[in-house]
Amino acid sequence: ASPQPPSLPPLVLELLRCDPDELVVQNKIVTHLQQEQSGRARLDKPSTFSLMCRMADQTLFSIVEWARSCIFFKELRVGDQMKLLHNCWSELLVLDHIFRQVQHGQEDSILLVTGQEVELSFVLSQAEATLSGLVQRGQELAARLRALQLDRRETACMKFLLLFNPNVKLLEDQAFVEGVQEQVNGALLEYTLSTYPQFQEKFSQLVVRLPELRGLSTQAEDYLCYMHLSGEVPCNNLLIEMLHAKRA
Ligand code: DR9
Repeated sequence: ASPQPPSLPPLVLELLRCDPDELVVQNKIVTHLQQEQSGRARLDKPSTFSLMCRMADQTLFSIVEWARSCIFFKELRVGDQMKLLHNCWSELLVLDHIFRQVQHGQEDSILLVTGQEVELSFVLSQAEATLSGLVQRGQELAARLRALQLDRRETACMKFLLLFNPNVKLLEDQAFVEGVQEQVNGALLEYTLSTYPQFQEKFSQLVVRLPELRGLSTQAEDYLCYMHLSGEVPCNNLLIEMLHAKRA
């Protein structure tokens, strides 16, 4: 008889249940972008950059929607919810992007949330140095996490570790946020030890990638801020609203 797979820590299952289906999100975003486009004049063709901003914006909407429906997060007051999201929105966007690349498994192309695949060589030839650098750093981090065999359950835990950041200032319920951070850490540790017993360091190897991910998201924010100040980012953009809220 084949060995029984280890039972998953209940909290990991719970966090996984909050995760929306990737195809549902993809459909929603594609439909939204198409509707936005059909509402415009036929000759008013938006730049790739503005399309990519709209796409990232819609991804951010789906992340906010995810957070608001999540276990633990729902129990917080709106003020604390806002503070946590303002702190980590770009980290969650980057993790979303990186995990998509981990699953995509192709080092020389990028898979967008819309399901479109873009050759890395094309991006590097089109994009300015800052963006190229960001995209390449993203590919490197994805490659490292792929080598660690980062899975969907671990990613679900990491999203909570980013969201429930106990270092956020002036929280009404600091203790609750700390408690969630500790519980999720414990569940992730238990999960990696039982599911990958041959790889005892997996937990620490995953957790040490978080500062790198944060660094990448700060650079991405700086890039976005610069593009915004140059007047390149389309208006009515949640990305920009979050950028202002965080830096205010
Ligand atoms: C703030 C946190 C954001 C994190 C977002 C992570 C997800 C972003 C999703 C996709 C990023 C991949 C971009 C692929 C681009 C594919 C096509 C392409 O090469 O287009 C070139 C175009 C022009 O760039 P440019 O800046 O050189 O020229 C600007 C032009 O002059 C303006 O008219 O680049 C783009 O379209 C870039 C899209 C930017 C998306 C906007 C928000 C994301 C902010 C940072 C992206 C960091 C990505 C790194 C991920 C690790």
